[in-house]
Amino acid sequence: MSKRALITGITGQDGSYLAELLLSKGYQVHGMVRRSSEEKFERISHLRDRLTLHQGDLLDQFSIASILTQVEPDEVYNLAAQSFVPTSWSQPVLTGEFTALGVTKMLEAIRHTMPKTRFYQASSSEMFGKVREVPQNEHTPFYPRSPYGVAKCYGHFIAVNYRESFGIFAVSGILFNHESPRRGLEFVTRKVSHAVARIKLGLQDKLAMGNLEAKRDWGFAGDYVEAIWLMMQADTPEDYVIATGETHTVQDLLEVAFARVDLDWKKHVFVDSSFVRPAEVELLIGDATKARQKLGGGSRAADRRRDQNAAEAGLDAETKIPAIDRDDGRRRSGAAHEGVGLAARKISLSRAFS
Ligand code: NDP
Ligand code: GDR
Repeated sequence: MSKRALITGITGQDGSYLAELLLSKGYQVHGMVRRSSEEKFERISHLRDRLTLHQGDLLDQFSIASILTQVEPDEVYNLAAQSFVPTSWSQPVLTGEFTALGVTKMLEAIRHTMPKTRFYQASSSEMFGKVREVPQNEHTPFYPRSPYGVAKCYGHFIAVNYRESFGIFAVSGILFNHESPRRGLEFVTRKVSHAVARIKLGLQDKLAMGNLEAKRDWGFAGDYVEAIWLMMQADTPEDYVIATGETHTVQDLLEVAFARVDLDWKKHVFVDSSFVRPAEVELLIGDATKARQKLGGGSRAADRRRDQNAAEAGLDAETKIPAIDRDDGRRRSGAAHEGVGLAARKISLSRAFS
């Protein structure tokens, strides 16, 4: 019989890639989605007839328990969160409720209804914050620098605690930044790729940015969901860092993205203090040795070649400059700015596994 998985946050970047991966492995895939006045299921629209969606919310314990008893999942992937770091300063309480307490609500529902269900918690390199060592691994102490990072530390430790207290198969993936053409437009890679395409098309001239010196270890979301799945198949529940082991500044990203369309970033970019954060995570670079050794790499080399080919294909499309989202900011043909997005992705060609 096929396995059943429940994904919270299925409408997000990672949720959509994970749903694809699990469907390709023959899973029955269920997703928890929030009710809104207008459905925003763009990232999963191509999968819609193969998914079962259930209305629920991380804030609503009963909706979670009811979905669990309906679905009886073998695996729960808890990806839902308020995931944008700047918003965590303007809405710290809500961020804590979703991103921290929401995890306890999920775990309590599992403990009382489906204690054998495996549970994945989407932890984050933001927990390392003001880093205590370089590179960061599973033993590096946390020092979060935003309400989001603090909330993720709570989510991480409550997952560890339910594993140790109640024997729940709870794993926590400490994932470093991972990007894709499906990334939300407010995150730095998509913000840059989107603006570069618009500047190239003459639709805008300037790009306001925050801290250009911050360093990130950027990987590709499609690879990282595979690591998530592998963690959930292990014999014992453990925590893993997933990262490329390379770090680049935001300025590197600007240079690469503008250069791909023969533009000089210095002519278009200016620093706007409103995008500078109250406290910054200056340097992230992950050490994924444990994941490489314990989870294995499988077909990563082939995947890397495939991804590079895809990146080149995207770039070709971008140089032809098809119509992009001129009116409503949504991806439609999208090829132009997705191409630049893929260019940005290419600054980090090494993968979580080699
Ligand atoms: P996104 O912001 O793209 O997606 C977040 C998802 O959470 C959306 O589906 C959103 O639904 C859902 N959600 C938010 N609040 C609630 C709620 N109260 N109830 C139910 N669903 C809710 O994030 P990513 O896909 O990029 O990230 C997935 C997870 O991984 C997040 O937990 C993030 O913090 C974590 N993470 C991400 C990393 C990255 O680089 N991408 C790195 C490390 C960790 P809706 O569509 O309705 O808004
Ligand atoms: P991050 O991602 O905060 O690392 O969190 P983001 O892309 O927002 O920022 C990365 C770095 O770029 C700097 N930066 C800017 N960022 C944005 N968004 N907009 C700007 O104009 C800008 N200028 C400079 C930021 O200061 C930062 O240093 C992401 C999210 O997916 C989290 O949910 C996840 O946990 C972490 O990655 C790992």
